[in-house]
Amino acid sequence: MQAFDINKNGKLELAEVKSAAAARFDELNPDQDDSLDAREAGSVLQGNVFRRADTDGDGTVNKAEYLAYVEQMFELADTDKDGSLDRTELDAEAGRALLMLLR
Ligand SMILES: [Ca+2]
Ligand SMILES: [Ca+2]
Ligand SMILES: [Ca+2]
Ligand SMILES: [Ca+2]
Repeated sequence: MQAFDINKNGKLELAEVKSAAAARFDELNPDQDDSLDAREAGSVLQGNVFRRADTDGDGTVNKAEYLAYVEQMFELADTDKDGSLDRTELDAEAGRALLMLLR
């Protein structure tokens, strides 16, 4: 998580999580067409998770959908609702699921 913690305060804020997620998205999307099909999303978004992230149901996940999904997972992981994720929150199930979406 150190790599994502840009302001080095030992916690992840939403802005940090989103910039890491945007970088991950670009990495998963080598054809640069602004969307991930199920194959590109591969191990990161599988099955139900892919369908949940694909909010407009067009069979691909674009960057806005990816970041919106990441934001949802952030809210879920931030159990004390202080706007940042500490080590304990990141080690919980929702936190680990969120980290999978980042680079
Ligand atoms: Ca931070
Ligand atoms: Ca693509
Ligand atoms: Ca979509
Ligand atoms: Ca928190």
